This record gives sequence, structure tokens and C-alpha cells, in this order.
Amino acid sequence: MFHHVRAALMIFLFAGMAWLGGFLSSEGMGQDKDKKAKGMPPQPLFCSPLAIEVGKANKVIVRGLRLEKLTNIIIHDPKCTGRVLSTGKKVGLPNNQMKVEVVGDCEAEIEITLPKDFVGGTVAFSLSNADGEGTRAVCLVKDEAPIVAEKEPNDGFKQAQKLEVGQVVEGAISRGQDVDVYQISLSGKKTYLFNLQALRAGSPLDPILTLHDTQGRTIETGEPSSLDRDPWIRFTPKQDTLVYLSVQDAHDQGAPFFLYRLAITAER
Ligand SMILES: [Ca+2]
Repeated sequence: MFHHVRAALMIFLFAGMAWLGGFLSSEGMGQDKDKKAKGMPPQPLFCSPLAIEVGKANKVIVRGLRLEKLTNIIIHDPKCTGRVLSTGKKVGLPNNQMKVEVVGDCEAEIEITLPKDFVGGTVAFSLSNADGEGTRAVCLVKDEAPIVAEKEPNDGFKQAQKLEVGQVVEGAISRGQDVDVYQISLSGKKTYLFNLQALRAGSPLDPILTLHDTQGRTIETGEPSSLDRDPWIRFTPKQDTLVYLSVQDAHDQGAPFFLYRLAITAER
């Protein structure tokens, strides 16, 4: 008799657990369905320009996915403010070899205001729509170094654009197979650092940085940094010399938004 009761109790218990399990899993499925129906939050990828200034309101074009119905911008720094100037519009891909998750298919205009006493090389932000807050993107913040704009044509050693130590050049690999070449005069026995900034700011450029001598021979190819894979070169010439630095895309792709910054500094 006792065994029968226990068996019945066990059956009852199992049935109860099965019912509860079914209830929970159908609940879970319901949630998945809701998520799909609701859509996804915006995903900003990178900004143009890549770097913004302290002590002012910076207008920035942000490129990414699902930027059409923006409701808010969230700046992840309590000293900075931002607003959405115009919600996103769909824009095409320059060619169908480009991956939409890398270059985005939508552009919006935002404003980010940094205080004069801002400290730090980057500011992160995210955007929200009716489906919530999306992933973060990063704007670089300009330091004191003078900025030079890239000037085309600069596709070869003969057309190289002259730069000086201490400057930062802001450029773009603006079309497929574009190469930007810079000429710099260096002093012997000093150590120089050539530091490219692209991937750290989400740029779709997959940069190759190469240092050449006056004969066009490769002295060194940029080492991808362990943090963000942006390439850098440290170089100490034996005597005063001219060198050439070239910037290219690893896949020979390019578009006006394949932006980079290249900083040339002397180490003490
Ligand atoms: Ca060029």
C-alpha cells in the first residue's frame, strides 16, 4: 500500500515538473519571439572625423547599422554631453565586396561637446532607439599636436606629401588600391615613433604602415599593436636621412570614410 502511494506521489511530482518545464520553455520562446518582433538597438561603428576637439561642440557623422530612428545619445563620460542632430539615413555600400557589419549602411549626424579640461584620448558613446541602447563606439580626442590634412596626389615616392616630426596627418584611403605616401626628414641617432590610428576608432581601414628608404626599399613594416592591431614603427636612423612612410589597406579596399590618423613623434 505504502509503495503504491509513493509511486503515485512520484508520478504526480514528475508530471508537475514536466508541466512547469513546459511552461518555462514556452515562456522563454515567447521572449525570443518578442525580441525578434521588437528589432534591435542601433550599432554605431565609427565617426567622421575620427578625432574631435576639447572645449567645443563637435559635429560628427556617425556610420553604422540601424541608425534610422534614434531617440537618444549616451556619452560614457559624465563631463561630456551630446545630442542627435539628425537621425540616420540609409546609404549604400561603395561596392559589394565590403561587409556591411564593418562599413555600416546608415549615417546619422551627432554632436559631442567636450569640456576644455577633458582628460583622455578617447570618448565612448552609444545610441538608443525604441528597442534600447546599442553597442558603444569611440571618438578619438585631439591632443596638442598640429594637424595636417592629407593632400592628393600622394600615391608614389615622387608625389609624396612632406610632413614634419611632431605633426599628425589626417587622411583617408579614399578608393580601392589607394596608397598614401609621406616624406619625412629625420635626424641621425634620434628615435622616432610612427603611430597609425584607425582600428582603435572603428575605422573600416585594415591598415598597413611601411617605412621605406630613399631608394624605395622597405626598412620596416608596422607591427600591429597588441591592444587594437593598429600598426606602429619605432625607428632610429644612423645618420640624418629622408624616409618615406606609406599607408595602404590590407585588402586594397577604400572609400572616403576609410579614415586614419598618423602621428610622427620623436622620443626623448
Ligand atoms: Ca593617395
